[in-house]
This record gives sequence, C-alpha cells and structure tokens, in this order.
Amino acid sequence: MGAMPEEIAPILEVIGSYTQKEVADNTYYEANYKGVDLVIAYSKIGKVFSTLTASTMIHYFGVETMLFSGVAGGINPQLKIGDMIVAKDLCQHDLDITAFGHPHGFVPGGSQFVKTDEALCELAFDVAKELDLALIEGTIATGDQFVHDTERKEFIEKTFNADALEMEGSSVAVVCHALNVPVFILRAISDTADTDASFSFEEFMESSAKISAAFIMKMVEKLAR
Ligand code: 4EH
Repeated sequence: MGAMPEEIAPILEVIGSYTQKEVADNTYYEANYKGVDLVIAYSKIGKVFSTLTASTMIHYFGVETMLFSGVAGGINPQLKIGDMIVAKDLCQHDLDITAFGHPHGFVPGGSQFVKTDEALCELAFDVAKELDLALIEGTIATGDQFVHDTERKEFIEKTFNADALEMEGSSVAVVCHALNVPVFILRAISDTADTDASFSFEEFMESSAKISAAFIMKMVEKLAR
C-alpha cells in the first residue's frame, strides 16, 4: 500500500501484469508475483483515506500482511534524503484532547503509540544486511498536515520522540492492529519537514518513493520463499 500514485507506480512496474478492481471509490490492483498474491493500492493522502484503504484491503480483499511503502519528512538528523526508516511504532501527532488531561496522541480506548510487527521488521533488517543497505528503526509520527515549519517539527520531535513524520502510517497501523493483521511501514526520506520541505519534496519524492518500493519488493520476494 502507498498513499500517492508515485508510491505504488514502481511496484506496478515491476509486477508488469495485474487486474484492476474498483471498490469503495478507489482502484485496487491484484497480481500474483513469484507465487505471492498481492493487492496493491494508493489510498490518497491522509489518515481518513488511508484508514479506508487499509480496511478495504483487509475486509474486502482478505489481505493477511500489510506492507506500506512511501516517503516521509525526516526529523532524526541521521536521516538524509533517500535514507530509509522502518517504523517500530507510530503515533498521531495531531490528535489532541489534552484539554481533558490526556497526553498528545491519546484517546480513551486507544493508545498513544501503536507497534508494528516485529517479525516483519526483523525480515527488513535481514534484507538490508543482504543488500548492504542502511536501515534505521524508529518512531514515525502521522498527522493530516504536510509539515513545513521548524516549530511544528520540533513539537513533534519533543512530544513523541519521533524520527520521521508523514500522513498515513499511524492510521494504517491502527487498522491492522485492531484487525490482527501484521503491519510493516517503510518510508524513504524526501525532505526534512522544515521551511524548504515543499521544494525538497518535489525534487526527491519520486526517487525516494522508488527506493522504498524497491526495498518492499525485496521483502515480498523473501516472503515468497
Ligand atoms: O501523502 C503525503 C504526501 C505529502 S502531501 C504524506 N507523504 C507525502 C509523506 C511526507 C510528508 N508528510 C508530512 C513526506 N514529507 C512530508 C512532510 N509532512 N514534510 C502532498 C504532496 N504533494 C502533493 C500533494 N500533497
């Protein structure tokens, strides 16, 4: 799964042939790749659309493993443009009922952080080692905002100790956690979420999306065996 067309285009290109199905106002691509049944879609941007797509993939298509591929804004200074981060856990940085004494990102019945699947993270580090690629594991913060100012970025860094930020991962992880589907969220950095983020994003989103997608396909190959 991705959020933008550019995030799944490299995957569709590798797969080559697939069938298309329209469900819940979105297009889903089905294919068999090296013996694995795949369902591929981009959700459109943000938590609401990504929730809908993740739910549809699981409930309508019967997806048993969720792999998300895309780009992110970097917070951790170790993360440079094109570097990859695997989410160990995720939070919603724009969910705020602090007025009632709750921590940022928390609502009753939920949790401030949602974890991803440990076995899939381990598989990612196996793949990274085999290909001699650098991979960082960390916390990803999600919100319905393209972050492009230092103040907001610092708030997210301080409040959640987040390493990267984006607009879909946490909602996908919440859906998968609730429905007992193992989830893996991979992002390659396209910008650093500060004042020049929109320019950096436009320049690097496509190349970073390709880096993430290529890695996800290596994981699919590994899952196939
Ligand atoms: O799906 C959205 C895209 C930006 S919005 C979240 N994605 C990219 C990750 C991301 C991100 N999210 C929040 C990369 N950098 C980010 C940042 N803040 N700084 C978009 C982009 N282009 C056209 C339309 N919308």
